[in-house]
Amino acid sequence: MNHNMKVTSKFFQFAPILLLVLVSACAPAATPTAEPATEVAPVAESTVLNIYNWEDYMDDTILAAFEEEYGITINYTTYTSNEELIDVLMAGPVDYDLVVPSDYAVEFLRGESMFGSLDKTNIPNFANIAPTFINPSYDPGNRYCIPYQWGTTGIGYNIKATGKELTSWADVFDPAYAGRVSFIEEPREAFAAILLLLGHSPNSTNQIELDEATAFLKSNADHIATYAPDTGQDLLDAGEVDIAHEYNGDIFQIMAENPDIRYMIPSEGAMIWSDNLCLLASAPNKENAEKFMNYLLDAEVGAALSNYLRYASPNQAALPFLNEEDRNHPGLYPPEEVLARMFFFANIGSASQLYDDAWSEVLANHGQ
Ligand code: SPD
Repeated sequence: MNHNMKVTSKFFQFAPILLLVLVSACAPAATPTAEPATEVAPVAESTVLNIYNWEDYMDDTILAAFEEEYGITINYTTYTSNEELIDVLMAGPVDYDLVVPSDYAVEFLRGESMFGSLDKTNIPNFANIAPTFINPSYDPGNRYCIPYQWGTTGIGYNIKATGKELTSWADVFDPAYAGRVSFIEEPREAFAAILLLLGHSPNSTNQIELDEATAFLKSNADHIATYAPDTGQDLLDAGEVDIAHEYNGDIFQIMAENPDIRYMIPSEGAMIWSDNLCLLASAPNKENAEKFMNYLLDAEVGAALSNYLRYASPNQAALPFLNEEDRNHPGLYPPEEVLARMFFFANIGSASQLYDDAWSEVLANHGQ
């Protein structure tokens, strides 16, 4: 699957794909030595695992169950965007073992040699992954990462406040909702939405189109109450905004308690993504990281994670254990006609500087 392309129906064809992992071990032959053998102190087995993940993206009971089963203590910290993760890793050094970048961010970090190779013999549950997520373009051979969750970025809204169903990005910018809208504080996400609204590619690297999107956001500064760092769902739930540009699972999490909340994928198009659990090259606790990966890929643990997070699972063996309602919900597992208008983020390389510059302009204009 080319994750930089528009989504086609193939995304959900879990047709079997054979993954061939060739591991060549070329250990040099032992050289005889006249030196007396010295006693080597046994290396103490690590009992720690350091995970750096998105906010609201883990079930604490799963962490606790893993800690108890393996006698490993998990240090868990969070971030709010791919850009934040990338900045932290590039600034280095870090002592994290596992991080959770989205597809295009995996490709970027792979290019920066940030990841360490997985030993698949330590991850037998790798066989549970749905074929669609095997050998992705951003991580050929799943060398460094396993899929974590996947989802879409759309609009959560409170129907009591909007007074009607919303179906498009244009609806979001109806003057009636001025000052009642939050946008995700992530440049690629925010610009993708506006580029789609303006009829451009959400992965555009065309300066004129980006200028147009920047001008749109600046001229709608009063319409957007705030750019929220992965917290739009909280603002929506608290009634601080009526419309939130957000990740689907985060909106579904608040829907459970608030019957007035809806989620929609705009008619002009929207973004789809897969997040991945990746091993860092500098991971101090590689074996524990692989144990955790294997644990999450268990059918029932994988289902428990998605049932809790309300995101879609890339674990084929987990499907029978997923909540029936979620498995059949078009907002979580969109039908083909909706997938047809969804796009993956492309790794745009050095053109990301165009987005960074435009983003600084938008935030400064917004006083953020
Ligand atoms: N609160 C967890 C949100 C995870 C979203 N990850 C995907 C981001 C794609 N830009």
